[in-house]
Amino acid sequence: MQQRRLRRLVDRLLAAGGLQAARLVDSGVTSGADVSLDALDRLPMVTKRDLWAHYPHGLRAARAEDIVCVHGSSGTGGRPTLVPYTAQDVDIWAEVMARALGGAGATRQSVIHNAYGYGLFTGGLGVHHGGMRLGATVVPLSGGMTERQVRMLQDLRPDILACTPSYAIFLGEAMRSAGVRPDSLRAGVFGAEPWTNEMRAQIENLLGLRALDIYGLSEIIGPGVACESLDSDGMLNVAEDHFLVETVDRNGHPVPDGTPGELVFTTLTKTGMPLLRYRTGDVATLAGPVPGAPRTLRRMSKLLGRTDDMLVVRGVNVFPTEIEAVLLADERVSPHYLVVEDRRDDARPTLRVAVESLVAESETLEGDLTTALRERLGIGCEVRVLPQGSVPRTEVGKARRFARWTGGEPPLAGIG
Ligand code: DLL
Repeated sequence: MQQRRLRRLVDRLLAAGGLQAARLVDSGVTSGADVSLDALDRLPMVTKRDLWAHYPHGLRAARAEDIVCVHGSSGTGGRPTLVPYTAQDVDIWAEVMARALGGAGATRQSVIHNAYGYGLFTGGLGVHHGGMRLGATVVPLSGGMTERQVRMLQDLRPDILACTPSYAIFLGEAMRSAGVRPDSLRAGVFGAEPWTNEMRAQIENLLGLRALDIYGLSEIIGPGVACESLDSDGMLNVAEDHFLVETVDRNGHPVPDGTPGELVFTTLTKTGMPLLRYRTGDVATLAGPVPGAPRTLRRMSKLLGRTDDMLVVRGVNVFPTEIEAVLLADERVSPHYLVVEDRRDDARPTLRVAVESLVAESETLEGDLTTALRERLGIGCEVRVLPQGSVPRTEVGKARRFARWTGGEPPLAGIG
């Protein structure tokens, strides 16, 4: 099926003309019949830069009148990326999202508290389409107005929570201080930003639910590209009947299953802005389906990081998520932290880490965390334990847990 869909995709791209068609022709492909799954790595790739170069309509392959909506991301570190969808694309999105929610245990009886932002961002409407397709009841809270969210959690007793992992923490803390027990919640699908298993433990503890990871990106469709299910053992099932996945090294050469590589997706069925071999910049490992398991899809690990957020500090490579894992493994550390790459003096880059302590006595904490980071990651860091509430919380949008400091005021008071 993937092969058939890949060939049809190539035919669609060639017929649409433009950048991807030109690259296909340059690589000797003049028809879908020329390509096959086992020679995928001979096909050209596309990158975010290509999308920027074609702003605002992106690499649209459908007629303007067939586009029914546009989504995108504001794009940290670059221009916004806009993605046009046909009605068929929205239909695929609803299907993969319904599947993701179903895998988290949602049914027609479910009430889904959806606190992903509604708007250009794909989180809110993605969960909305999927929940409706499943026949569940979606409560479209969007982000922010936390007091009202706590009220809805209490009054409507949702069993499924959908939001960013950082907002899950924020909501959980708000419920706790309002004296509301989150006893209706059974599972949550959390994504759109990096988070670790250590963060998962904190969310599960705070909200009393199963915290599952959901992954996606606007360019490919939004959330629903891959999602953990109750039975997937920490791996994310890739919706690979619609999104063919590969991992590649820095030079774009395929890496084997189990080896970290950059995720590359091909949208097999999309028509608005289909992409052949899109380099995501996201790093993960891939694995085959578990033999004998009911699910037959390939799986990906939690994201390890992004190719562009890998820190190289005095020759040591680390992703910010590895730092999170070390910090949150210590029970005294609250889930609000900030990692700062201090590059004011390029010859002497320094990693600074701001945390908040959950316990009154925090004197030994700085030293303990410094030692743990050095032992586990091989890097020396300047750790600062700041008073509760010093690290900014994120009520709307994606949490910012990592910053570069190249000059001027520090990104966070007290960190320098
Ligand atoms: O964040 C889509 C989404 C919405 C996914 C809701 C999950 C839930 P963008 O705004 O285009 O789309 O940002 C995509 O966010 O390339 C990753 O770097 C990051 N990201 C998304 N999901 C995860 C995740 C949405 N589960 C970019 N873990 C991607 C870590 C994630 N990073």
